Amino acid sequence: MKKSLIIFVKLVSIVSIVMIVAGIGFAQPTPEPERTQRTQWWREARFGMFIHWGLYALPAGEWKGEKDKGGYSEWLMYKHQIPVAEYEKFAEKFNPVKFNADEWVGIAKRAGMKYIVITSKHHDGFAMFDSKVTDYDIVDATPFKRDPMKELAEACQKEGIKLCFYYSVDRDWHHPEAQGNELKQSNFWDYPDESKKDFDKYFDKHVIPQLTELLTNYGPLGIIWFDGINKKSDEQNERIINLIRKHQPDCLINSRLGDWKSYKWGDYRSMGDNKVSDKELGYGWENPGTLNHTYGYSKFDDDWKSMEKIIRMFADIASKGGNYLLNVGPTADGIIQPEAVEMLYTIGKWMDSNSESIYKTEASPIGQPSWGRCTAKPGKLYLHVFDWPKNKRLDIKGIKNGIEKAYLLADPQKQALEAVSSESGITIELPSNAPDAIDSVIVLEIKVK
Ligand code: H79
Repeated sequence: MKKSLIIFVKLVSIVSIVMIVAGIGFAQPTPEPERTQRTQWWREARFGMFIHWGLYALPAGEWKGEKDKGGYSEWLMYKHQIPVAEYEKFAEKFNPVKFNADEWVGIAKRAGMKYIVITSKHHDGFAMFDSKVTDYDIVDATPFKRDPMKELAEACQKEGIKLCFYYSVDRDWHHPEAQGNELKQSNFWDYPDESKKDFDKYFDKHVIPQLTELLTNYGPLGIIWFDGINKKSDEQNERIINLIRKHQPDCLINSRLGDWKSYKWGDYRSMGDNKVSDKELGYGWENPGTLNHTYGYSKFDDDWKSMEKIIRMFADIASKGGNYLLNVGPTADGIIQPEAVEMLYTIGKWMDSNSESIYKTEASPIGQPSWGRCTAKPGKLYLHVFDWPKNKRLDIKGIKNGIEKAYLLADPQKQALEAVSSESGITIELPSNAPDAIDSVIVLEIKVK
């Protein structure tokens, strides 16, 4: 077993033991070594593309003249309590003729992303795949008639990208039996009588068969990505896990199956939307992040994050042992917005010189230094310098190892930078100018005792 893997297994075991001893509910359905093995590709990948695509891309944040500037466009149906009969009409017009699976996968690949998680069914209940369980799906209900998930599965296979499906279980605003949860985030306008809703029936007749379709019709999947709200019983969660294990034993499950804040279910922990852990957790975690505010496409949301924010956040996440699942919301034509593509290509350009400091790295052994962040591999520290010191001296506190070599990761010659070790740490002499205004990475090779 690789050293990093052994350390991970040990860390996870220690955390579990501490939690159990402390009496904190941390029951995990999967034995640890098995979970660690399964998540290896995912932990090494560090970077994925989230795609929110559905009927909501058509109204794109607007309903009857009301323009939603800052919210989630995929929540349009709920926010305006649009009746099912009216919302269904979007399907008649949904015809994304510009959709090209190779193009989307190419964009993800160019950005340096290793997996794609796409909404096979969001809370609006519309299946973006060919489902025999219902006619409320892209093949049966739209003029498009194609199955984009099939096309993406083929494109991903060709390019070595792992395809993963987001699937909303508890919330389904289209289905009369889907009850939502006590937060009343279910369809109470069309189906007001809670007592008539039979969640178990919806679960047996809709959810399980659709998940089975996803697990059996699209080749190997990387993850089934749930967005749970605690309606399902533990027994139902276990049935989902067993179904996935039966059809695709290597497929990962994120933690939003049931009580997702306690990381009780699943192979790794999904943080809250756009939330980043403030420290390393000792197990895999993921930030589902947006480039602007909305996940689904909105024609009004042009408040894009700066590249400085995005790239530094990426380094921050990696430095705490997390993954970055960065979202795009394609249009109803089937296009990933040019603004988003440009941002992803900017990350790709940074990755061209610096991806070694991201893929297969481990969390920072020196915490969060004042000048930036740090990622690590055995014998190597990657120093992500955000704020280039004016005195051209970079202090790395808390490292007492001998120094082999220090150099800029973006320098193909790997020209050595002067570095001295003292009682308090290591100091590296830097060139006057930062090679990258956002994040310049310095490799520090250290002697391992
Ligand atoms: O798919 C994306 C979101 O639609 C989904 N998770 C990510 C990955 C999500 N599900 N639930 N939530 C997010 C919580 C959402 C709460 C809100 Fe709202 C939606 C806040 C504003 C819009 C509902 C409507 C509650 C307040 C207004």
